[in-house]
Amino acid sequence: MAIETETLDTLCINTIRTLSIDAVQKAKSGHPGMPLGAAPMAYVLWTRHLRFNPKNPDWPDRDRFVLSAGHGSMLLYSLLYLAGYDVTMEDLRQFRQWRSRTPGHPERHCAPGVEVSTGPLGQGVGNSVGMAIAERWLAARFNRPGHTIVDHYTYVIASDGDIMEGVGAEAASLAGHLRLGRLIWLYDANLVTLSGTSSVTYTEDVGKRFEGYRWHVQHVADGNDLAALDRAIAAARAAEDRPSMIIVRTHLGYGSPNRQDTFQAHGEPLGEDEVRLTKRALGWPEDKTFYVPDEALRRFREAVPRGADLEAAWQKRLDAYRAAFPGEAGAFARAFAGAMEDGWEARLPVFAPGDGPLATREASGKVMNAVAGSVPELIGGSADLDPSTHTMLKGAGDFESPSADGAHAQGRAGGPWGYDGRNVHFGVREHAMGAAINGMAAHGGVRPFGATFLIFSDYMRPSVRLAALSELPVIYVWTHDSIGLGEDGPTHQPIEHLASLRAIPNLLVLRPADANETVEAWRVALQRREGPVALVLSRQKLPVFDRANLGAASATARGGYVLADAEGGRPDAVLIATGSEVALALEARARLAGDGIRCRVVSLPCWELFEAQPAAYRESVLPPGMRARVTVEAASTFGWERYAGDRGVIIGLDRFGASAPGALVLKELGFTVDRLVAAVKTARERSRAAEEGA
Ligand SMILES: Cc1ncc(C[n+]2csc(CCOP(=O)(O)OP(=O)(O)O)c2C)c(N)n1
Ligand SMILES: [Mg+2]
Repeated sequence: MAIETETLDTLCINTIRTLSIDAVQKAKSGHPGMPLGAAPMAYVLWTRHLRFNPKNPDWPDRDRFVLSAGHGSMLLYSLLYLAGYDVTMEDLRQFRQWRSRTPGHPERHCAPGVEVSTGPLGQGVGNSVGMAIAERWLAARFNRPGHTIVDHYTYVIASDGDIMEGVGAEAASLAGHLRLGRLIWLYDANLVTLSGTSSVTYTEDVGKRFEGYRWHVQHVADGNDLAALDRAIAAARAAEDRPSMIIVRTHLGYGSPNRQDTFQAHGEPLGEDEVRLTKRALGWPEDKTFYVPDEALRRFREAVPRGADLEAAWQKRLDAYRAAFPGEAGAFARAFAGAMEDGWEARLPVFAPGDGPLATREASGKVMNAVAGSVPELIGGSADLDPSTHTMLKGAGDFESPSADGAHAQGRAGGPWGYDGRNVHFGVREHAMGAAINGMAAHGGVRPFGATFLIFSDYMRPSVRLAALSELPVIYVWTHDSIGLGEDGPTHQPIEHLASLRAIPNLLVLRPADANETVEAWRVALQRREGPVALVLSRQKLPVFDRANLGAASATARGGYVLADAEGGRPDAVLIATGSEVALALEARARLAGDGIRCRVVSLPCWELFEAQPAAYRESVLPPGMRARVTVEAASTFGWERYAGDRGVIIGLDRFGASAPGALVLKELGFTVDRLVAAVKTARERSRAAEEGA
């Protein structure tokens, strides 16, 4: 039989290939072509370079591996099983089935060893840049002469689609600028995509493009040439001053006599007959499915003792480090555990009415700078908007290559210039920023944030969604949150953004009403581990509420609370508002009191947190019987029915904004006390009429 003439390497590679096509065939769904073509590079990487411990997938100093071409998930699952992770043959047989650990595309934590969720092309390569940033930063923060405890690489397998996507280009540009030498992309250049050959869409010189990004670029002409792959990866590792791109010419569906190099091999099972023909061509027993030759498994499972040794050697280094630097070792362990330093909350500021008026973006900047010292793992930055988003951590350094010249740079944060800087200047690259901070969070040891205008959350949306899906604790600081930003006009004024962000499961969207709610919003954000938090902040100044006579801002954590109750009896109406419109609601309440109408004002900074409260609490804030309701938010009305009810009035904006001074735009588009007062009267009449009719 042909097997006997194969080398062990080929046997192993064909084990990956046939496991992958068998699983796709069994599921009658999936992507066989990619694993067939990319198996050799994956094999060389996983058996000769990648440092990991299959028995401890959380080992902090492991190399990170990202399968950016997530549709090739069976490649990853095959590797995880073969290398000895807690992934079983049964898991492979359950590929793409209900509740299996081997879903269609890799989902972070679906199985040990899956670092990030991939599938939306370009996101994985973007994540990898964040992982490489986190590695360099942690190395700079924790390593000491003679004591290296952070020392690993980030490897990626990327497909044509990953390299075509814009987010990949932004991420590559950023990585090149930052000279992230421990980042290595293996590009599975089969020049076929989902619907055709690349000749119909994509004919640029990718190598030249990446050279332009200042990457180290290599070509491997034959994706089955193991020696060449090995040499290229070794050379990439040696190139410490630049990220590395290895362009590997492969063949989609390699070995399939009738499907190789066709786009049909991308995303359709080969079919029973073609699976047999492919096995025959690969010299594989045709009748066996999910067949793993013993000698192949033995070779792969060498990863288990190797991984144990690698981690043990690291553990020794960590022990020596702990003996020499107990404080740092404690901080390292704490950062990877995702725990906060004791007493960090004591640094949170409290604002007084006399501090105002203050835009919530300014308050946010003050909070960030106040806690930066006691939340040392908080790192991040904006997409070229620091002066506007107020997200610079002053004096905390600029995350830049230490060999880059910072002498004449403008826009520095002050403090160190190098990989120990905490301010990551993402440049005008929102897409890459979103993907990179996901990678930073997935890497562990850091608490990343990313900032831009709320309008440009659209440019981050795919990664926001993935952060929520993957339960990554990233923090978004999105400022200029409404038409109140004024003169920049409708291209910059968010309308539908709040509604659309609230529609993303597991994303907390907080729109604080004043400086103290902003403090509390940050407290929520820093404490949350289960997913992302968006802080939505005003450009314009807002009063700091006098809490002596109002509900405490600490109730922000409950999502909504009674800020001001009706005086002298049961409320005649409820005004529900978020962010900058809360102050307007308070004014309307005062005016209505003069007309003998008693109003409650509910501040509702976070729908998701409010909905998570016990019914008794929610009903205490918004009693079901209290049906004369007015909601107000300078944004799309979409979704507000749930709080307004069928007798309420919704004040919002279902048109685009306008370019003019912010206060005028707000007034012209109906955010006035007069309108609120009138709306309360309307809601009361409706409510009364309905009661009489009942
Ligand atoms: C952002 C995004 N757009 C579209 C798709 C749908 N899609 C999945 S794979 C693919 C392209 C496949 O070509 P390539 O990246 O070269 O992968 P290969 O077929 O070579 O494995 C497309 C368009 C996707 N997953 N993500
Ligand atoms: Mg391709």
